[in-house]
Amino acid sequence: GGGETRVRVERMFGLMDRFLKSDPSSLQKDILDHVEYTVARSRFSFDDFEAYQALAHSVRDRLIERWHDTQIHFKKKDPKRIYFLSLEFLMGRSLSNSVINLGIRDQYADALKELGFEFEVLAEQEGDAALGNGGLARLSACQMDSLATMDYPAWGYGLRYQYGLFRQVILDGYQHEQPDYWLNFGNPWEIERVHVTYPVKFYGTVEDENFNGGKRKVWLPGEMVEAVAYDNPIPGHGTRNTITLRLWAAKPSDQIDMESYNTGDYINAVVNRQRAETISSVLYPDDRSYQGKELRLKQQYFFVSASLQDIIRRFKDSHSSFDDFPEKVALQLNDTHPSLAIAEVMRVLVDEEHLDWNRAWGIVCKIFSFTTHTVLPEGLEKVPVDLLESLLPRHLQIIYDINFDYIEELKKKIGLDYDRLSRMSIVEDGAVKSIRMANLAVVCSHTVNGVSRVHSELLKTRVFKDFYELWPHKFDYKTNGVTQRRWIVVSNPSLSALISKWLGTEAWIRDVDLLAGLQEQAANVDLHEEWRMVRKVNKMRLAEYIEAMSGIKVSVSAMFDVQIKRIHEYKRQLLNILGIIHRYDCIKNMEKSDRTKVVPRVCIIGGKAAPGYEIAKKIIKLCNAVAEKINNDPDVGDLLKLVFIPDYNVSVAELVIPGADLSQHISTAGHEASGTGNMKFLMNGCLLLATEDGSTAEIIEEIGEDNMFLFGAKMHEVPALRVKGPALKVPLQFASVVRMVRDGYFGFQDYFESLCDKVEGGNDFYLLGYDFQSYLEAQAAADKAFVDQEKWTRMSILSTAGSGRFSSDRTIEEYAEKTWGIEPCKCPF
Ligand code: H2P
Repeated sequence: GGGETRVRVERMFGLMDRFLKSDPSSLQKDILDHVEYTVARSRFSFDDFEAYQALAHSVRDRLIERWHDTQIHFKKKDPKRIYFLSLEFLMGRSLSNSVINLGIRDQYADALKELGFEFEVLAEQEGDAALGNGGLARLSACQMDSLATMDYPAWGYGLRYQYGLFRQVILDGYQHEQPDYWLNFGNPWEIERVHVTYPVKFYGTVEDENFNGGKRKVWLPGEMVEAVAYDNPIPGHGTRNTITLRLWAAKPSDQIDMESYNTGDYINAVVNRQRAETISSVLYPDDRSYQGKELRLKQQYFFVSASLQDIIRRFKDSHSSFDDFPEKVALQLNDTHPSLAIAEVMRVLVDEEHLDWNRAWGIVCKIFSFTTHTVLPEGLEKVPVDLLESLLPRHLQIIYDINFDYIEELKKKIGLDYDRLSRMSIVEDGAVKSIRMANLAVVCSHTVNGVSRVHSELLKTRVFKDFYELWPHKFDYKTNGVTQRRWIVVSNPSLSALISKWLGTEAWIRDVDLLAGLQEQAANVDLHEEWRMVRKVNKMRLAEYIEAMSGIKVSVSAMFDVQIKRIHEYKRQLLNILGIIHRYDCIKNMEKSDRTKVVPRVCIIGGKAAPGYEIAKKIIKLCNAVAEKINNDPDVGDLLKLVFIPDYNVSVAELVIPGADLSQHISTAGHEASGTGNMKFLMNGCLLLATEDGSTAEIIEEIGEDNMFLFGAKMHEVPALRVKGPALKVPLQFASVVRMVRDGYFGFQDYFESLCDKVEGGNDFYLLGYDFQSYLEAQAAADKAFVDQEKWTRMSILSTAGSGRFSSDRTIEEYAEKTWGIEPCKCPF
């Protein structure tokens, strides 16, 4: 038994705190053992990829030790836990991040060198785990890193998609989507937990059953699928704590339907069972609205149901009364995607644990917190009632019951204002009767968080105005943050070393506010020189990548101007491209002698368009068409280059961000909930060219307007400008660049017509025309500053120095204290 085993192991080995040693020769032996026994190649002959696999397994062993210790410690202490429910996690690569957080990167690098391998080269062998679309998903990943590093008792829960976000391939300038079968060569960073499985039910009917002299509801499901856990250990930095990201995969249920096997149609019966696996097969690309997609709803319920069974099982292991549940469990809803969890907790408590409705409701109201990441109405999910009724009939009843009680209460508070009541209802009547998942989340959560201060204002005054007036205390915000471990230490090691040298400590890696210490040195010429050197080396690395990928040679003395993010009209990549066309046109029309005054630029754009988002795809094509023209124009030479980086993902960002001089965050004011890319660039000493949108407003407070290039209409001006519409004055330059596209200057005249229509003739919803003039002025200011290298370097240092507030460590601490009520639980040995 367990107890005896423990005694025996202790007698044999003692209570060693670490079984695995991390000196170079132990590491070498481990790697070779994994080459031989795990990868099953001869230890005398293996290639880079096999070496990477062995290395990864050796790191994984070390992660597992710490992870076990952490889990045992949590179990013993039984603190309140935070469960972070998210349909998306963009983890990227794990190797470098793990060895850095474990503090054994150099040891591994030395060990490998003697074996004839370079750590960096092996690290490049790893593919990205791309189980998410963009900012929301990368934020979850950053927050997991902070939760681990700050010793919080946390679990992440999500779906283990077999296909992550599609690979973007550019052919003739057009985006093509290809499947990302990322598990092809196995995934050493996960641990399959064959024993941790739960049945998940779908479809069927709800019946009344006699119970204790009364009636109760029983759900008789029509389909059963098994959820299997895959655990991804997440190591903290400078701590033994290693937490769990548990992702669920769908497998056919263990329960065999004898009926279909007895009819003789064995093959079809097996094929039908196999269909279960489709639930976790593919991540939905961000398609702005998922309304009415059954598989999407199935995915949501599948991961919610499995996670809650796991959470409740863990709770019941050491507690007998559900009244303690809110003291031990905090459930975080990452956007509306997991909000079925609310109805599911009610169902489990009432139907399975037999609590009465009011007692269950009292518990539900104390455990959920909800964070929304968007201001776009289409981002707020709605589920057609018909669909919910067929897939989850009992949940629909529960949601109706919640809504009934809530509306009755509401009538008492606000009277019979039917317009307002219908706006605030969880159920939307209309052509298609639907459930508003955001309203469900707001009604049932104790806290509704926005992701920046500006976003929170928009939630209170527009998106959730009615709710804010009713429950002002529920509304709060936690400005997003990013982890400096991945975004400086892992991705920019030379800057990291430079910062530590000048601060005289590495403590900023855990205590990022220390970066502010660089402010005092911002004028130091020695620091300037070293700073520029580091930046130049990063630019060279990026230039090599650009050449290898596109064949375009770029000069590192040019300004590297970057915009990387999902392609979306509100993010205004089109404004950037039109600005580039203007720059091109100016150079073309200049006297030759004047060209020497032009500040050379390399414009870099990257990002994926959702497969069904036609306009976004046209923007990509336009970028490539303009690049084709400019890059091959001998009049322009090194003065201007445009590069579209295909297949933008986390590891591409890790390479591009440290090499950027200027980065663009140019959404129409009032549209970007927060933005997190801006924070990554800021930390790396890249200057921002930005609108005062999302979290940028808070960045301004930290580093001052003078250290960045701001432009554009302000948030409060936008609605009035839209009303003016066609009457708005648009600068001549704008009309003339759009005309170039319309007239086929870059080819594909017909194809680009609808794109031009989107920004002209009163259709310019995102105000590209209106903002164009001030955009060009901000660009000119950036050119001017770049020429003054001393000024630029000072601004760059001050950017890094002022980035401390934008660490996810700060965000997580705020959530822990203000929203979740959890405390650190540090593993002692
Ligand atoms: C979204 C928002 C961003 C926000 C991020 C994380 C959905 O990311 O639009 O403004 O910073 O969530 O909260 P993105 O657009 O990058 O996919």
